[in-house]
Amino acid sequence: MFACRFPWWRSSATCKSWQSGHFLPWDSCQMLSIKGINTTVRQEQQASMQEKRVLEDLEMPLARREAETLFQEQPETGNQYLEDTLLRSYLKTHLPPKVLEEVHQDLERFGNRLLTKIQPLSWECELNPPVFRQYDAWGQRVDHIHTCSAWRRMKEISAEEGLIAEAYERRYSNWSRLYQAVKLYLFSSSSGGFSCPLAMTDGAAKVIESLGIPGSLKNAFDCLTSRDPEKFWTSGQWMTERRGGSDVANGTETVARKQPDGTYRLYGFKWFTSAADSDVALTLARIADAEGQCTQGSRGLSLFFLRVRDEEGKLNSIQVQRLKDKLGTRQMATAELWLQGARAELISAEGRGVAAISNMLNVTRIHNVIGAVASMRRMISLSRDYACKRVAFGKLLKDHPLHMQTIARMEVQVRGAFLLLMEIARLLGLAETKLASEQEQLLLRLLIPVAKLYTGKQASAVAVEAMESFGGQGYMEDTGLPVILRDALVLSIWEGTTNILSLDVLRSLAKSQGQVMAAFLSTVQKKLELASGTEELSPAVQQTREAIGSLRQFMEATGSEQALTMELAARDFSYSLARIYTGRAKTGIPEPWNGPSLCPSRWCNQELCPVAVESGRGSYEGGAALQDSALVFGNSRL
Ligand code: UCC
Repeated sequence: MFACRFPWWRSSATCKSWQSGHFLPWDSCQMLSIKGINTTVRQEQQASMQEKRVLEDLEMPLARREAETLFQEQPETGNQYLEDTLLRSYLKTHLPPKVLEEVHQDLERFGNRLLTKIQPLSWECELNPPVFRQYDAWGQRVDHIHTCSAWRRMKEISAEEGLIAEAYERRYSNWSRLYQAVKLYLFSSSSGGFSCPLAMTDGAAKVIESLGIPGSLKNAFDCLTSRDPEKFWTSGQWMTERRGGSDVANGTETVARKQPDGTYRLYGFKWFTSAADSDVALTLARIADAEGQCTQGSRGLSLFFLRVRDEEGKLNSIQVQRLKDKLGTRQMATAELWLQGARAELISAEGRGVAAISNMLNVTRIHNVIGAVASMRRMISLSRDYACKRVAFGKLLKDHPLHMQTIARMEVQVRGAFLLLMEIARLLGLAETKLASEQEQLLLRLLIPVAKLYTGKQASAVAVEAMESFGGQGYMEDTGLPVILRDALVLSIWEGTTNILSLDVLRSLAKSQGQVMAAFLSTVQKKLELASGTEELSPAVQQTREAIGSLRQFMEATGSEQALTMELAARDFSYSLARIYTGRAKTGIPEPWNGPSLCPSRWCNQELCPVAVESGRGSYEGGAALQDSALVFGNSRL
């Protein structure tokens, strides 16, 4: 007789079958003793039925039989537009009523389409990553990147939904950008990675539009912004070469040779080309002079447009070396490409490549913010749903205060990031319709890198934290949760790492001679004045004001110091801007959700101005950099 340790076995007595070693119910053992003894017909029938049961029991032992019905209901999301109270509240507060009415209907419909049709495709993209075939069976070089049907369907859906078109048609004037950003935000976590080619497509369209849509690029612009799936093109952004992705000025080796017809042929090696199945690409190269010499550095770089394939689908003198083996974004083909005389069109002034492509960078960086906020929102939505289904220690997770505190802290992060995103989309919309004041344009220039660097980091942190809220299930591949984490981790790497973006914040300060900061401070001050009339918000308003004071002091103190100080402070400085601006946004939050003060005061519980704190500790003083190096390398042999 077997004495059982596990609670669910205690309820029915068990014994160990001598035949199989499986644990059987006690009545099965009695039946075994019946076998071979004289019995009535009825007893025989009973015995035979019991024997059948034993055989079944042998196939499915008790432990499994009893546990079979024990399963955990999986976390789910509903219509992500309808469930997002902050998003709806924001739109209600900001959009003109007529625009809101139309947009609301479309977003509700889109939310349903995402839930029922697009989300399953997204999972298919994850399960069927692109496959690269270099040669055909007969030894011919084909360089074929095979993508799954779900990925190709995503492209059609993107066109049908006007995910790029919306921003360029400007049906709703300055609100079109914001509306597009909202659709992309809803799409992002269900896009199976298709957000990436969309980001670059939007960036390419933006560059072409900013050039005044020259005749030679008219067709390309129409295709990039088309709603017709048959016509819609996506674009790549080939900036990264073997020598580096951050230091583009020194890392770009690709050479452009002018042809008699005025076009160019590009020769070089692009080391990291995302969405390599795209139709077109923007890329940088150095124009060779008659002697074959090129200007080095940033001033030697020019911007080119090229078709990846010709009308017959043949590659444009490009060879695919291999696909990248990435931690995440595996749904998307990222490739190493040899340009072996790819025909291209020069689209910037000679030597102005970086300045010209920065229009694209700024758009893709905004898409990065969209991806970060969307990924945080998805993780929290799933955590919240799971908290209403999962029982532990005798009650639902939602009834455990500590669990809810953890989710609430993440919620505060995502709300702040969302408001920052909306602010940038709103400002971009104003700039694109020539309605932005000079101050708003300056603010936009500053907030793009600030938001990109800050939300990229938030997304990784929130994804890791949210995973824990599912316990071990969060770590299981087939729940889909690890995909969200893996994909979030790239958000602080591509499109400029956190440090590169921090330096871009300094670049915007230097280029505008400090005007971006003046715009920042006056905008924050104005909002705080408005919020100071609300009693419940006064602690948050006060803390934000103090943080601004500290920031001002830091800037005054470092104003006359060397560039090294600012460089060392760049990351903390950028974080301070992100937190202060978000604090401002939270004090202007639309109602109703959770009362006016809860979210802002939780936000202000963190250090709003880390740059002042670190400065006080002498972290940026002369010698600090040397100390850091000593700290890092002190014990190692170099
Ligand atoms: O391609 C990639 C992956 C694609 C996937 C995209 C998907 C994302 C969305 C996902 C959604 C889920 S990754 C590769 C991305 N690469 C980068 O981001 C490059 C990172 N490095 C930088 O950003 C560097 O700071 C550089 C390349 C910009 C530095 O170049 P330079 O030449 O050394 O910089 P300079 O000399 O300071 O700037 C040259 C000119 C200046 O203008 P002028 O000459 O008029 O003074 C700058 O003001 O460019 C201007 N400029 C800018 N203008 C530079 N950056 C900007 C900017 N951000 N905005 C406006």
